[in-house]
Amino acid sequence: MSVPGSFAVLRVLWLLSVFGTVLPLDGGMLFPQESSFREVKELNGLWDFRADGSPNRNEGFEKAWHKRRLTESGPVIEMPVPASYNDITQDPTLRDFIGWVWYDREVAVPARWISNEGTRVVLRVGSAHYYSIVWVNGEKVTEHEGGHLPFEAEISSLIRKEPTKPCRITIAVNNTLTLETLPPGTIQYMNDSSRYPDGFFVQNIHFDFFNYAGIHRSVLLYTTPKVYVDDISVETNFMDNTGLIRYKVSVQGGFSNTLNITLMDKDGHFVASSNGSSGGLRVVDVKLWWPYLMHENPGYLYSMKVRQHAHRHVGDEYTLPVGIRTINVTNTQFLINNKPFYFHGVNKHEDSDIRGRGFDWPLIVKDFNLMKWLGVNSFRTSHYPYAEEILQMCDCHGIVVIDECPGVGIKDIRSFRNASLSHHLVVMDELVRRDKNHPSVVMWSVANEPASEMPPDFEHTKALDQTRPVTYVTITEADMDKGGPYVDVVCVNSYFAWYFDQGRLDIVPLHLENWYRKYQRPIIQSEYGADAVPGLHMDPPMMFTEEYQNALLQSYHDVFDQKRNQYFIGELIWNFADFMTAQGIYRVVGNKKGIFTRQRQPKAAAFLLRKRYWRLANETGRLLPD
Ligand code: GCB
Repeated sequence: MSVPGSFAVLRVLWLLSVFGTVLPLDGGMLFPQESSFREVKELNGLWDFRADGSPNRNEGFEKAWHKRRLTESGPVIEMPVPASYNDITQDPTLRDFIGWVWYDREVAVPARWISNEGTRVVLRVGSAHYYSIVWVNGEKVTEHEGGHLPFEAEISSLIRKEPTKPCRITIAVNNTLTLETLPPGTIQYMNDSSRYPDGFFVQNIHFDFFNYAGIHRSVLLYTTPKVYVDDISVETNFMDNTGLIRYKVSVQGGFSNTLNITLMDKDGHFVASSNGSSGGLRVVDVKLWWPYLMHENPGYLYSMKVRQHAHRHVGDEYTLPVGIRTINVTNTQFLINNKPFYFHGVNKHEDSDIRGRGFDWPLIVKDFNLMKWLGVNSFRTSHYPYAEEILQMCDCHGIVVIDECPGVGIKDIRSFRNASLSHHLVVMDELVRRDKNHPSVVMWSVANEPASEMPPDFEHTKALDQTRPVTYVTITEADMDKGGPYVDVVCVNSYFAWYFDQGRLDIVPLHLENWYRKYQRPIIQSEYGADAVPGLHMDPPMMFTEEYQNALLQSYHDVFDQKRNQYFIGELIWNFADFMTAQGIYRVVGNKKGIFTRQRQPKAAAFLLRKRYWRLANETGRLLPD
């Protein structure tokens, strides 16, 4: 969030890199899928739940709540999974709770999973915020740091120990943010006993969205055979009308005799095949993956079936959807399949009434329908990785994604130390491992508005360079002035005539001019916007009215249109929909910069943007005439 008096916040950019090479494989994170060899069992629904309200938030560990059902160690309430727990009850202490909360439930595991020693059973949590510890029947199976990304543990041997008993899963989740978490935060104890009760503390954060917590995505049990396909990486290219898929497959759990790779088109027809753990597939008369509104048949996906036959074991099969496309960046353009691509899109949040950040299919499908209605061809996963199902939808619909890690609100110099760097690298690694094969993902966003006005620390940037084939670094403005050696695209967030020069729409063009002139890279205006309280009107426009939001967008659009044929490669409105924030004097029950309300009803700006985006699609896309 940009607030008056901290111009630096506004000036700072978040910087991106286009990915190039396939990562080395070291442990996969393939999305669980059913096949003749794999089964999936969803554990969504009502779990037992208790927040640990003890002063040190440690009672759960002291009394080993994971050793028994939660109902046996104290009172519980029903908690839906997936959902944030914050808005589920009428209790403000739970809404604003900081510390450990505990979930548990029992699961009946199919007998064949237990009796068949050749079956590998995995417990997977789609995401939980922020730090999680998982026990099965009282034994710890894994812990994971960080929200927004999946984690899992093999539990085959554990469930075979007591085969006749239901399997008890306990998950403890802690939402505390520290200087080393991503996003960072600080816990501040208020020690003045004349003003605060004993032990009073607050969680400070420097980002502009509610710190929703709990189990946010599906919890699953899934099976694989003992020897299983653990990871697949693909990289695609094409020349004339021949496509090329370079693949790499890793098998774990034993020796794989043969690996057969078969590529099918959308109609299930055979296209190409290959053998072995790495290789290439040639696709004659290739159908490329195109963005929505750039082609009459966007989001074309082939199916790559990977079949492994293990010596004296059941085989395994995993089918990966593959879109064949290339990404390149020149000094002035962003190219998809060698054609200039102009981003006309939105920034989003995973946010809605009651569920908070919890996964919700009706909301997701509604959002896709709204985006397509608007003529959106792209969005940024501000300010953290979104659910995998959303990326799968993007692949199918041809919606281009800027995939952002939770590096938001990195403002304190103490969050620039090695511990934070290492965690940031782990998170980036997990993100890339999860999302590397999605054709819709065209950029990784490393951080949103970090405090890059601080002096550069070359040791850190050097470390990043040496550890990863993909260059994803945040750099300072000082580096930018030297030519920005590390980034391919510059994304600029700015709020002229909103946080600065309030109400002065007339100065927007001049400010934008000054900014854009500075950076000799393709530029995306990655945030711009104004709060509008739905139903508030005033003409001539005044801040917070729907008219002002419209007028502000229009003043930006005029400049975008002048720059579009130069180095200006896209515009992403802040924000798609209103969203919840922490309480504070700058927010009236949340951020109101949405062009839709939080309930997804259009403000006047939605119609303005719709008109513009469809015009842009006709001018910059490759729409065929009707
Ligand atoms: C920003 C932030 C975003 C805020 C937005 C605002 O620069 O990136 O998270 O919500 O401004 O509305 O202040």
